[in-house]
Amino acid sequence: GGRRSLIIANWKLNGGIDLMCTSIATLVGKEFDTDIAVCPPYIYIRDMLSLLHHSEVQIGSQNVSKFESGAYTGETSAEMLKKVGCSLCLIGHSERRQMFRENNISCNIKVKNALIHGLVPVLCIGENAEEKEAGITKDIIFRQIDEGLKEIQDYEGDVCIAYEPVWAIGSGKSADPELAQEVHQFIRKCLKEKYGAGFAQKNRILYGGSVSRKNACELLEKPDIDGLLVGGASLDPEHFLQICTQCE
Ligand code: G2H
Repeated sequence: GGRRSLIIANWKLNGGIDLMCTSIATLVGKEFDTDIAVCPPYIYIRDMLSLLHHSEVQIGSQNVSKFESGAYTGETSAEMLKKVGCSLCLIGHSERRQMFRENNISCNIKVKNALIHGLVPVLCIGENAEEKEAGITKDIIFRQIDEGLKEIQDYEGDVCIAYEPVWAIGSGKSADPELAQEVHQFIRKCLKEKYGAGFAQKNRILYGGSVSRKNACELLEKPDIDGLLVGGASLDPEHFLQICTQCE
């Protein structure tokens, strides 16, 4: 589809100064055929940006506040993230939906906030094991897109969707590439019906859930899989680098 792939490392609540330094040393100075981004915990974002200075590697956050500013202890706004140099932010990761009461409505506010401030929102969606069992994967996904991206036609900027089947996250059991492709194709169809062919063509749909160097290429070969969201494997910088470079 002419879309440049995007591979994102999601460290979650892991890593420290060591991982930051080794990751930078591993990624800086390399040439990539894909866009690469790292989402470390907030506390490392500024240091990573300054250590990366002229590198093409982008930095993103793992979350963003739904508020702009004010008395919201513990929050970080889209504007702050953009001003320090972040390119993107993850929104509605399943861990946040499960443990921090994130839902489609809060995700929608965050997506719009990101767009207003020029960050690319990476809206994470996906069914859990029960929903898969019940055969309602497509209904769940349709709803997550419909509600999560509500009214975004009023905003400018790219968006990104990350399909992460909850049953595949951190399980070592990634979705079968064929099955992932089928869902990605469905997601693209939803985007097309709602926001038009141009929107569906240009915006990227990433796969996440137990991505490793063993399955990365096979996933990326699929026509509607435009990139990867990598958790566990990104905590080993060499492993992440292999995922970023081996499929060229
Ligand atoms: C899914 C993924 C990264 P992992 O959460 O977002 O993590 O690769 O460890 O399954």
